[in-house]
Amino acid sequence: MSSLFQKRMYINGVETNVFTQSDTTLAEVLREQLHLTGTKVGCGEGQCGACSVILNGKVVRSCITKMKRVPDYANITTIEGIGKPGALHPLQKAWAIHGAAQCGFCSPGFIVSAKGLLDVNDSPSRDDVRNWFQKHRNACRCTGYKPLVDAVMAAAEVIRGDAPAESLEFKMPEDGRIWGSKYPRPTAEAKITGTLDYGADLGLKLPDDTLHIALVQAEAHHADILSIDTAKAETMPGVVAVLTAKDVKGKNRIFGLVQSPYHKGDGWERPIINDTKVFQYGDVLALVCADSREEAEAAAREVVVRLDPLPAYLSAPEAMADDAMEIHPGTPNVYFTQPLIKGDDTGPIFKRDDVAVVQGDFVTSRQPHMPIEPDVSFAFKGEDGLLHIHSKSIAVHLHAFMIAEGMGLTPDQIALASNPMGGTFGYKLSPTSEALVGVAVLATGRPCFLRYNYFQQMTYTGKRSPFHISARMAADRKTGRILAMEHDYSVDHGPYCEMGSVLTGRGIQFIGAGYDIPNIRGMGRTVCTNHAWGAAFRGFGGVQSVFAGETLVDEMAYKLGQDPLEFRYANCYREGATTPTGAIPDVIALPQLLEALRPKYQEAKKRTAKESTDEIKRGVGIAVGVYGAGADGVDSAEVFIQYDPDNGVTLGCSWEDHGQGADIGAVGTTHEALRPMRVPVEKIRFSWPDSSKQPPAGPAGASRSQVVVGSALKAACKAMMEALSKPDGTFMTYEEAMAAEKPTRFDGSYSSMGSVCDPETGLGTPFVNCMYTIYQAEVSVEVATGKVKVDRFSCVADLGAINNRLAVDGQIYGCIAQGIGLALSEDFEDIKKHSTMIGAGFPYIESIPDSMEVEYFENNLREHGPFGASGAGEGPMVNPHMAVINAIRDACGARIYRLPATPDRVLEALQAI
Ligand code: MCN
Ligand code: FES
Ligand code: FES
Repeated sequence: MSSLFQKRMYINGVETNVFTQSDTTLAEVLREQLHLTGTKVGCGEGQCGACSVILNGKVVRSCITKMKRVPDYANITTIEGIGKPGALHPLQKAWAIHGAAQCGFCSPGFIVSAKGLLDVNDSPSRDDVRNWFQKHRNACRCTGYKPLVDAVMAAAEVIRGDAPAESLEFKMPEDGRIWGSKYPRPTAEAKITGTLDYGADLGLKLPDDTLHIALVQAEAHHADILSIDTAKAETMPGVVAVLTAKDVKGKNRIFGLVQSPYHKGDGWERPIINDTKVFQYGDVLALVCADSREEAEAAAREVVVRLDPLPAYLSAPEAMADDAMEIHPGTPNVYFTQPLIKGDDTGPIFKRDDVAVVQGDFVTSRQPHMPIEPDVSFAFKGEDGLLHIHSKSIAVHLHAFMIAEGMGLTPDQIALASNPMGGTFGYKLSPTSEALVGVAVLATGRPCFLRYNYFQQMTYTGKRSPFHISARMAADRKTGRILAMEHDYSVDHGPYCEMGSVLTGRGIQFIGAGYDIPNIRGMGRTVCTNHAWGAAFRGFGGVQSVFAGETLVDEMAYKLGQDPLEFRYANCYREGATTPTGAIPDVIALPQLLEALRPKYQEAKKRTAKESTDEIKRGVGIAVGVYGAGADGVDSAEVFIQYDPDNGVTLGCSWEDHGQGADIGAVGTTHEALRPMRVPVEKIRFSWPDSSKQPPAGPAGASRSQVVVGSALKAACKAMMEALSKPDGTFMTYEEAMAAEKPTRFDGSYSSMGSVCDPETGLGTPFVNCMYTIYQAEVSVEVATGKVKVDRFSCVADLGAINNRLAVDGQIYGCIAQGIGLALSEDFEDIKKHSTMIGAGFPYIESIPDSMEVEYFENNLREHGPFGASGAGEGPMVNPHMAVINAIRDACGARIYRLPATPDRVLEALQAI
């Protein structure tokens, strides 16, 4: 029996009593006993600040504050005590209008932290705000921090009386048009008040008979499973079931989406619960289902697992060695290849005397996604007879399809819903815990809940797949034109194949993208390894390709004695150019962007030259980025809109919201499409995705939603207006439509017109709508230590017409921050070292410059995009890291060939000069 003590506190000004234990955390008391779920728990390790509260005037992280340390009668302020929906604090209003809440999971913690600052200093400088967030470990993965500092500064002005309260309100344009504006996203208010329920919050609302799941996981990379003894665990208090592979009713595999005959496996190699072998660290061997989380975890520790270790292949070269065994017996470790044959044979070109050649061997990192909210799923049997699974899925229909057969169901027996999510950045294009909670419900008949801790988030979700690339480029010495390129690359995709072939295809599509290269020979291969499985990650394959391509371009400029910007200007896509896969670019955007960047670049060159010293060398680097908005080939979406009795509409579209802004994306597009009907924006209702309620709109991946789902929404709006138009040019009200027996539900669909790349030659037009971004970074390199600091960032972007400026600014700032992490610190190679946010090199505010500027060009309206829009989610992610890497080269001559550019690698590169 547990012993308790009584604690009296003033929570948000109200005297509150709890009976608790010494080692219980304040976060647990607030969330689980007092149901103040505005306080979020992310890392649970004191590293993210999501759980910040104010305790007796000091900002503390409640996840590491034990109740024994909370003084009696302590005054505690949580987000609920700062402001409420309809009665927002200036900080919350500022958060909304500055787009400071994307996924919003970090927002309550940041707002509470900022309140703690403004309580002691209502005139902070931007640096004061940045230092405060650094000191309190407030981490954000979405926003690049700049909008957060903007918001605090704006709120402080109002609090001091230096600016009117209205300065924190959005001003509706006179014509009522929100397309292209900074209209705050519809979910902002719920996010900034802490009232939006994420997965763990919803878990607290499940009935009392809900079972908690603890995982028994493999602590080996590759092994045969000899035995799993659950006998003792089954007798532990509160335990209802201990499930192993034999308890899974279906095929016990997650389908890896193999469709191509060129793919050597069958796609059924990923177990739900591993049965015969362990393929990677963390693979699940058993599920313990118990009445409480503590009981489940205690019993999981008593499950006895015997493994027979096998050789672990932790990189592509190791798994490709002649003596390496097949990780999935019967399928070669190299299971997919994609050649590229464009133009003339490149061999003779490289031998010519009049060409300059540059080359390199590149390795990219296993970048971890590091959302602040770890993975969470729950499931239950519905009154409708369906198995309901709620998770962070960004592909609800696809995931139901991928996991159904493994559980012995058909996809239509599953209702897969996505909860509000604290960021995924692509890892959730893979199913993670969905099938685990599904299996548990099917076995026990009770609702089941599973939340990963941050170690599990790091070790048992997919990662960015490292590319090992050898590449070379030839250019005419006299004309400076690129003539040819060759590359050969191996993709370390971990043990499970899902999306491996698509990812491998990205190499041929994007190494050298942006430049007119007439002759290319390339070969990519997908390799099965025993490191973390490869998942989608924002800028999927583009990031890795740009590392090689933009290094070669930069080095070629140096070799030819040309300025890096001017060399790019001379060689970038113009009329008549073709992409690496031989397609005609959708628009000609790059010359205009480079022209716009040129004055900023020249200014930066002068500034860095002036500020450089022998100890601290400064430099400027640029990088071109091109990426497709849409999945390869034909990409489709289906949606509907429902006319509501108050003459508003509810959107029946499964556009999943990682945090990027599916709400504002769908609402903004619909508002624009229904402008003739003048439906007020507040009456356009976003609904959270559920595969049983909405038709398949496709995943929120591949930066496809604004383009593909947006076009389907536009089609549904057109159908609605055609059906409800009246002869006088107005439209029927809902009542009139009912009286006239008109339908109130209107379907819309859209298919894009691309063609997948040819499996033999690699040629094709996979994307008919692309995003174009060019970044410029300024860095300082400390020569003695190899430490790099990023001082400034600029971006010029052509993303077509922009739906929402706040959303798109936020995408770009967030990509800059993730790009800096990718360039300098982030990795997941060493399971021990890299399994926490700090250990994996998460970029806090001090690593991200406050100086970031973005300029858009919207004159290239996209033919295949609603109202001329392209995407925004990933284009801006493919190249910021390269601007940093090129800036290091400019600063000190050190060329980095392996990411991340940690101080030891920079020093090594300096020594190699
Ligand atoms: N948008 C716009 N105008 C445009 C293009 C886009 O206003 N011309 C807006 C859209 O309305 C949407 C956002 O920008 O709010 C991104 O749109 P889009 O490029 O269509 O991308 P998706 O909605 O399909 O989102 C997925 C994309 C991907 S693939 C990853 S990974 C990703 C990302 O977006 N993960 C994110 N952005 C993220 N942002 C956050 N905060 N968290 C993640 O996990
Ligand atoms: Fe408490 Fe991360 S610091 S949840
Ligand atoms: Fe900060 Fe998503 S808005 S983590």
